Amino acid sequence: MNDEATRRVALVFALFDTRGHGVLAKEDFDLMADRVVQAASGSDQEAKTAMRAAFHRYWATLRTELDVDGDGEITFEEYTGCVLSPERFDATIAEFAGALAELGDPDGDGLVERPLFIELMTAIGFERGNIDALFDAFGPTAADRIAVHTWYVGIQDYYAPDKAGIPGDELVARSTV
Ligand SMILES: [Ca+2]
Ligand SMILES: [Ca+2]
Repeated sequence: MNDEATRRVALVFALFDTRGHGVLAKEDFDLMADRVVQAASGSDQEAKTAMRAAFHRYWATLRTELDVDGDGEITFEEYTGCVLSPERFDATIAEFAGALAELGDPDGDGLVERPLFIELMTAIGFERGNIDALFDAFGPTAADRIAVHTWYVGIQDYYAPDKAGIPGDELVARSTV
């Protein structure tokens, strides 16, 4: 695993550790889902429900695949096991990416405006400077919008443990994690 990927695994773990306990548990995912849905004030109920379901599935997949000692929590050491079989997370991450990107486009025109992108990414736990750098890396239009599909692909690349040289590395390079 290269350095960027290693750091990204550590950053994703830190993002999911919503309560800052140093381990991942169901409560972390419930809390993040609450924050993200709250940030998506312009979205309809169906899109919000899909986001909650995606967070629920994410946790269920991590618990099934990575909770080696079966205590209902995932330590960082357990979490790093995700790099051994990244394909087991593909479908879960794709659903998560689809639900999140959908929240970025409540008016359904296929474009995500920067202010909403910032709201949602802040709810996930990213820092403001990193968020703007990532939005810029996605190549916004003159009206400062990015395609939903671009973000959808970017989310999948970011959460996949085995990718490198991606726009999401903007989030690693400037992070203190
Ligand atoms: Ca465990
Ligand atoms: Ca839109």
